[in-house]
Amino acid sequence: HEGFLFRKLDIESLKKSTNRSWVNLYCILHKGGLGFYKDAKNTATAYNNEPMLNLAHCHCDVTNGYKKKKNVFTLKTKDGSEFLFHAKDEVSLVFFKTAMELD
Ligand code: I3P
Repeated sequence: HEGFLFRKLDIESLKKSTNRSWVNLYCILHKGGLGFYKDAKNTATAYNNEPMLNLAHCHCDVTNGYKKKKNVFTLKTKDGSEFLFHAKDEVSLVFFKTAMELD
């Protein structure tokens, strides 16, 4: 499970995040969580050296009322972070959302 998604960090450490721009990232669902990379060729080093995102007990939702873009879903992690992900189409959205919740 891997591919590009646009990502916006919405809530970080229970507060509205200050860096709110969308970033196109190459996302890989590993056994232990979700890794973010600049592109498919640079998967040895994570984007911004971010640690892998722990997806245990995470929740995804497509009915979050975000209307500016299509194919957007939210991810809430158990530590209280919230991300918005924008997929290129519905197939990609379902693919990632399902895989994240299963991880
Ligand atoms: C953000 C950027 C995002 C926008 C976000 C802005 O500004 O324009 O595209 O999200 O709005 O804060 P910057 O690039 O300067 O960080 P949307 O595209 O979803 O509107 P927000 O603060 O309402 O999330």
